[in-house]
Amino acid sequence: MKSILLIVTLFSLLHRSAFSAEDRPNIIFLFSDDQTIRAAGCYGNQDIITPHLDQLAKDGTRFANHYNTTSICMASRCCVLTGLYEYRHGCNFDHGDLARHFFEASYPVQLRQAGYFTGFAGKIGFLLEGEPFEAFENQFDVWAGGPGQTEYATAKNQGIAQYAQQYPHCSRAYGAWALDFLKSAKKSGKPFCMSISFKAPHLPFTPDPIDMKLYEGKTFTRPANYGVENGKHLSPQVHTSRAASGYREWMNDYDGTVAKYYALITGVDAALGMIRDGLVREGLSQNTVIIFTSDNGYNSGSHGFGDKVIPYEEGSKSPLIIYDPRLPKQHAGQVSDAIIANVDMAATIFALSGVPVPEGIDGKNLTPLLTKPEGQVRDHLPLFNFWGTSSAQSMAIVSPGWKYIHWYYGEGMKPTEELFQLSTDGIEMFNTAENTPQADQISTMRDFYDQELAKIAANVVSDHGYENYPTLFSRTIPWGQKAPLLTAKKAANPENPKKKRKAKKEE
Ligand SMILES: [Ca+2]
Repeated sequence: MKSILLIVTLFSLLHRSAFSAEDRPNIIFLFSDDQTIRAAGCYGNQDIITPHLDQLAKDGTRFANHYNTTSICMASRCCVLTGLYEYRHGCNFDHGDLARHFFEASYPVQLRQAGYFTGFAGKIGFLLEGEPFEAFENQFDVWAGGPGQTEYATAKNQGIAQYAQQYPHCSRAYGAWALDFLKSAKKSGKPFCMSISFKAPHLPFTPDPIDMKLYEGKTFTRPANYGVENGKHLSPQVHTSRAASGYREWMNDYDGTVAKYYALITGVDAALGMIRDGLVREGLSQNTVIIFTSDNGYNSGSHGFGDKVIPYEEGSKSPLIIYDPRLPKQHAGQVSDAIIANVDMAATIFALSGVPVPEGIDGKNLTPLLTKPEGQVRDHLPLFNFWGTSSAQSMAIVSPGWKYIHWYYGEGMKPTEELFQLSTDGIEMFNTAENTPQADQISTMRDFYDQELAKIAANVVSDHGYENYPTLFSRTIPWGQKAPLLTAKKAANPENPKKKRKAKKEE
């Protein structure tokens, strides 16, 4: 009997040491919507007002090469949650919703199972296959998510409507929700994982008047590659994209548009400030890791483009700051140039929480970079666009200092290769694909590209409309063999019930 008691006691001690709240950090994941990397003071922007993001970067590690492997809301959100590339989770506009088993393996669900107190507020941005939006509600301890794009008016979002009187604009209302969440989390006695997906700065640009006052009537520095003149050297394919044809406000009224866009980000920044103050008040600041990023970049007039989606730097890169207060102060204010991505968020959160990183996911654990920012977690990264007009879809490869893009489409135009030396041409003004001195580099990038293409063929999720991409994106299969696949796809789509449910128009 004594020995049984001893075993039980030992087991209970071991169990406590493995799972006790004090051993595991709390995790806050803050996610803005459509924030390009340039749109934060700590990323060198002198015009935007983001004191709390700047402080977070001073306290933690700022990442200078954070890419969204699919740079559009719905797909990117699933990349973040699952750690998988889009062609593996299958969730994007025109492709389908997320299968439940992928969601079950996602970090919020897994952390909750491992004893974390979890909460979510804001735009989740996708649905589970065959399930109503309400299916998310019981997946979290505290749920304040909203359907579709959610609303800027606090009162119109069920989950945060109670804060509408004090904070009529949703960004600060999410801050207020977070403060209440921190209290509930503390009461639970468990470590917590709180995710907030802000609506800002997504269209329709509707900032909080408090923030708009800071920017009204100002003029702003244009990106160095601003305007259509600076896009003429780019592929004919990209000029067929939505980014080239719409969103003309970035060209027609740059200052007026930027004022609203920056004001929206300043509102998110204010919510971050509220949350950090709340952590101090609740005595949680020393054991709470804060991750701040966005689901895609924004072209904001660079090369004459609006919108996101396309693989150039402004559209695909977002800020990423990670602050782990448990690390020695010598690591504060570091900058990492590592090539990293939205798919790395899940692996990083798993690693922080002590939950094993699922085998075979595409994302990497970024925590080693928090103490060794000069490191790399991969030698190359693929960027995809499987959405929108076929002629503007593409796959790209980023490696340290370089980007290679292959535009496969060949109807009335030639398939195009682009090679940018990012280390000297960070604004992608010189396509060096045909320059002799770069022959070795383009050969390396083509090898990476072919490796990633082979991975699509081997791992593609079935029944979500990705089956043709190993052929379409091939560098060697002639256009004549690709064109019939697009015609067949067009003919098949009207009868595709999956597509009907998913074909929501992105704003
Ligand atoms: Ca977005």
